Amino acid sequence: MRLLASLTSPYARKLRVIVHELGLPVELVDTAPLDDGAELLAANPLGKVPALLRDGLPALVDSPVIARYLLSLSPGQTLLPPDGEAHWQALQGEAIVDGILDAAIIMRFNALQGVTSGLWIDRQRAAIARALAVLAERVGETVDYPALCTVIACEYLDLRWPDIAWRDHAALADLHARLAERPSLAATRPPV
Ligand SMILES: N[C@@H](CCC(=O)N[C@@H](CS)C(=O)NCC(=O)O)C(=O)O
Repeated sequence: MRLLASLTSPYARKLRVIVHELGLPVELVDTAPLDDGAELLAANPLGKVPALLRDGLPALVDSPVIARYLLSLSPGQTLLPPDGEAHWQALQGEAIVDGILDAAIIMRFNALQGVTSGLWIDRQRAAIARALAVLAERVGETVDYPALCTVIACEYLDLRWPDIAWRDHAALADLHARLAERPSLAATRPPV
């Protein structure tokens, strides 16, 4: 399998962490989405990374979908509870993380066009602030997929929006201190 992804994409990093944790045979193909390369557009009409190319099967796109697929390849995995309310709560954790990433990326593309304030930017910042508070409440002892996603979101904020003070939430700061040097996170950290 080949994963089309940029090294800075936090959505792709969620998948690269799964690949590392589970030892899956997935090759990373460094792909800048804004280049609109033919291989990416053939895999994903939306022109976004990540996209997973599978031998003899259609490509998969959208990180939650790809994550489910990768986890399904390792039936004994313990990153995501297989069923029950714990399963839905784990997916909810991922969705809240993805919402933070979506808001941070909206802000980034606006900033690249010179738009750094206004109602829409305020909404993104407010959503991130509320979502960080919720993630802080959800931190537990278990090292699972939502916990890893949470660390990825916090580090993406450090990369793009270092003024967003997620460390003010002691639970997030503690989680990060506990997990930051985990091999799957250390191996997938974006280059600076
Ligand atoms: N919902 C998608 C979001 C993917 C996404 O927005 N990727 C960004 C890079 S981090 C991208 O490719 N942006 C290019 C574009 O929007 O054209 C997922 O979870 O995979």
